[in-house]
Amino acid sequence: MTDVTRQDLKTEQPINWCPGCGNFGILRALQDALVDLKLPREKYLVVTGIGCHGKLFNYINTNGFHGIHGRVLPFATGAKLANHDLIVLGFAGDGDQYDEGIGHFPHAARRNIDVKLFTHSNKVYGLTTGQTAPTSPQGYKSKTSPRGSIPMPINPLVLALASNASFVARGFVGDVKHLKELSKAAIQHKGFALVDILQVCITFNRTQTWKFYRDRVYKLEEEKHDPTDLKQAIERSQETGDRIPIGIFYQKERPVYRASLPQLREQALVREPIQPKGLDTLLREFT
Ligand SMILES: Cc1ncc(C[n+]2csc(CCOP(=O)(O)OP(=O)(O)O)c2C)c(N)n1
Ligand SMILES: [Mg+2]
Repeated sequence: MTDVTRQDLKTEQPINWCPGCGNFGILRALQDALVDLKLPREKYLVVTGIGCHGKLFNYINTNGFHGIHGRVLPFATGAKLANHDLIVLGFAGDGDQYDEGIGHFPHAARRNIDVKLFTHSNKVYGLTTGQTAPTSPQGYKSKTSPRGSIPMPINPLVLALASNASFVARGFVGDVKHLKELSKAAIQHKGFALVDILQVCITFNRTQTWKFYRDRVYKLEEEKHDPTDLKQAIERSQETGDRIPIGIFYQKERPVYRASLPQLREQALVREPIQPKGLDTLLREFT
């Protein structure tokens, strides 16, 4: 146990998210969760994608990897398999994860790769100035869909549940305390964990505003939801409209992917001795 303070987790980078951006709530919840968990900050690896959310990499003083667009899960998976002593936390945009990176999502979930994925669902492509995202509701107007978005949106929670994810939750940036608790539960969960976060983009999304969510969000734990019941979880995750649930929809532990890999059972791959002799023999076979 180590006492990590919020100050330890800060960096000297000036934060250049728009004033009022929901990303501040995600950063704060993460800092508070890491302080509460009392683990050395070197234990964590934060992997981010490309977008406004990706700047979080600059603002949190842990190990970090600012990847490329849509590839949070491949980097996070590789890092976890190479060094399973790290707690690997992925932060992806909703465009990043559910458009460019969508192919990686069901596979990480079904394999039960032990990474925690936090998605910044602002329902818009923020950094590139407000195009329609795969999570934008039908009819959503933006410069790329001036007459309203035609397709149905992706529902990240349903997708995760259908992919056998072992932990599925939704948070809201307007309730940082609750988001902190969800973040801690995800980090402590053994296996793949999704925390999809309702994040407000005050500059480009004028529909899903702070008020929009405040008027609709309610907590599952206050309505006797049973997070071990998959059927209930699927039903709740399909609720939209006037009532939007947040909290843990589903949690059921099952063996993580690496537990079935004999070469990773003993110790982390990075701690295995490198045997250049064996490598020489192998290389000679190709000469
Ligand atoms: C392969 C690739 N395609 C497109 C881009 C351009 N691009 C940069 S950020 C971004 C959208 C980011 O939106 P989102 O992932 O929702 O993150 P947000 O900015 O909303 O946090 C796009 C399309 C890119 N950098 N790389
Ligand atoms: Mg976005």
